[in-house]
Amino acid sequence: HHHQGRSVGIIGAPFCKGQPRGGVERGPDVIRAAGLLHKLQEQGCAVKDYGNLAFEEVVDDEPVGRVKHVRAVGSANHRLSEAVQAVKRDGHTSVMLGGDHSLAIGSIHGHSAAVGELSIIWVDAHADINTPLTSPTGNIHGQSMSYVLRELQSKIPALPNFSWIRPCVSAKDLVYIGLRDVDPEEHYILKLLGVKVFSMSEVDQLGVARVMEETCDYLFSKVKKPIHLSYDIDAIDPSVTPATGTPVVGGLTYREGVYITEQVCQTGLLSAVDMVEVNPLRGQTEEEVQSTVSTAVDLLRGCFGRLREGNHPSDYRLPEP
Ligand code: 6HN
Ligand code: MN
Ligand code: MN
Ligand code: MN
Repeated sequence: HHHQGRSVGIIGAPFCKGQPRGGVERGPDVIRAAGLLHKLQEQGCAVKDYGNLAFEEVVDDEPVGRVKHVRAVGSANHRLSEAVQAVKRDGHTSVMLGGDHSLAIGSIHGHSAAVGELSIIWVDAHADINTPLTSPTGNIHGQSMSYVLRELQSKIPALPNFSWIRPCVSAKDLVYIGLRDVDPEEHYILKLLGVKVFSMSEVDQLGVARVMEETCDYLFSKVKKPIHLSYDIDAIDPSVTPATGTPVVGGLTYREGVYITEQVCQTGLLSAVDMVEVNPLRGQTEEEVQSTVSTAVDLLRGCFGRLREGNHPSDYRLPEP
């Protein structure tokens, strides 16, 4: 068996309260059922499945201002942060299967608590950088980055079950890829903080190869920090991944999406991945669900060494006649 040094720790996070649509909590199970573990093992990874987290019921979770399910989201992310820290301390690359994108709060927090300063590559149709006070929907999955960015801390009100969070990411260490549905307030924040953004417009202009080159040049210009890849499946075009809560036309092709993972893998710095917003109840047909889930699996395979040119174990020898 050939592990080639890659060891993966999988955490299932069956959680949906960062947004209003049921079904996304089934993400971890449908992604596993599509053969994720076996496929990663086949390509030479050592895989440990930490199972699904059990999140506590939160009663009387009334909105705080406009923000919905604050207490449930705060407590779930606290638990997730501890789980990611355990996976990192066990020496694995952490894979968090969501669940909605509010889970990036705990995943990034736990990752940073275990390894220190991070580079964040956020692949998404959305920027998820609303503050609790700018959010047009009150859904926390559209606010995740605002809770972990140092530069926004003075704009974040105290919220129940959020006091454990320590801002741990600097705006200069964040790159977005795939944006095409950004709220005006989010656009203001991105410009204010000078965040590096490759929207779909830059993907069109430069091509995905130059986008990845520039992403790496930008992030690694000084020190090479461990990479946290937060991959929202809605970054990919809804013709390929329709089973998701907030699909947006004009997204990444399957090939562009996979290329991003291949390039991130090649840096040798990938330390944690989120794969979020796969919602099997949002597919119109079984085919739509299958296409979404198998794309999520292929993106994860790309993160862990699968090359489209093919792979072979380093100790492979041709059979002698
Ligand atoms: N996601 N910008 C919108 C909001 O509600 O703040 C959409 C967020 C989508 C979040 O896809 O993870
Ligand atoms: Mn083995
Ligand atoms: Mn998102
Ligand atoms: Mn999104």
